[in-house]
Amino acid sequence: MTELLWNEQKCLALLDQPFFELIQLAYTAHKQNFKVGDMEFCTLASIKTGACPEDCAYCPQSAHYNTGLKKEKLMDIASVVAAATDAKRNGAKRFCMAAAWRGPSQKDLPKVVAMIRAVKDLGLESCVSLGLLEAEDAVALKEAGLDFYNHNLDSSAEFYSAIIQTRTYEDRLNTLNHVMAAGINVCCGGILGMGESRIDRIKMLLTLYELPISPKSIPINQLIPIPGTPLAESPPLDPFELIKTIALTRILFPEARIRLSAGRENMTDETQAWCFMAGANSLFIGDKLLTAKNPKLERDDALLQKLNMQLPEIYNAKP
Ligand code: SAM
Ligand code: DTB
Ligand code: SF4
Repeated sequence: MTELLWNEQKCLALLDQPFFELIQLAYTAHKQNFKVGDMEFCTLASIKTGACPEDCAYCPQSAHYNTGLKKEKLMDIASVVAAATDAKRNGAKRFCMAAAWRGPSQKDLPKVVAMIRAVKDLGLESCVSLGLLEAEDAVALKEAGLDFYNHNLDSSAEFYSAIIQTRTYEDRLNTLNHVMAAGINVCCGGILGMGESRIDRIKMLLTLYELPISPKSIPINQLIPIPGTPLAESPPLDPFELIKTIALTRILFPEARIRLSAGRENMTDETQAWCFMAGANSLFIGDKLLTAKNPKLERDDALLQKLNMQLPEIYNAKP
């Protein structure tokens, strides 16, 4: 077996070197693969909200915790088309539909298939995040024209059981294998700031690195502490640890889109700018993530303008 380029020691050594050396390495890798200032814009929709049977300790949608969230049944197709049309008008190139399920039922799958077709008809890229997936369901989604399946590893295999008991890391990896086998692009990343160690973060990235097909899309979420969940009182992550983890992700995955995902509402503009320098080149735009707040378009617009970066098309079109 050929030896993989990256291992735990090498990743630790990267993170332990002077901050600016790490950033320079990441920025060089970034510039070799992407145009400077090129930012990807995606928009999220929660197509089924709350009452999830899983017990993910970070999640406002788990039925195991009382977070005061308003539950909503599966969205109808007209509402999906309206939300996707809005997203497109605001400059998003991909529409990501997530459901608070352990996995889709055979009753709901055809409805999601119809949503994917409708989103594709609008000329948008499609992504769904539906939880655990059987092999044949992945094939059905691929046939509908699905571009990406989002399924996060969220942390290392070792830390996983500290945050989720209702499923295993192996379950997650099986779904990723079904997605890859069906020929759908993988969107897979994790959450930082749940009390995991730096080694856990490295191990998560190395698990991603060892997948047979390198993920094209890697969301890095910062925990949004939600009252009522077991992680409500998690101490905030040091912003430099976030920036360094993004840099490491860029070095390990030079060609992937790295999305600075949940948690931007609690980040300063300066932290976000450092994340972009370290290699983040994708964002969720729109006031809402699934249930939590995301920066308003005006704030993102102002930040990207200050950085002379590529704005969503809507702003480019403004006189
Ligand atoms: N139920 C599906 C699943 O778990 O794969 C899809 C939806 S789930 C909400 C998608 C992702 O949202 C999770 O894997 C996690 O990374 C992220 N997430 C959920 N709650 C979060 C929070 N409070 N802060 C940051 N990220 C969160
Ligand atoms: C991902 O990695 N982040 C998104 C998307 N994939 C589905 C979800 C973020 C959820 C943040 C908490 C909320 O809005 O409920
Ligand atoms: Fe359910 Fe997904 Fe939330 Fe876990 S992260 S509780 S599976 S919606």
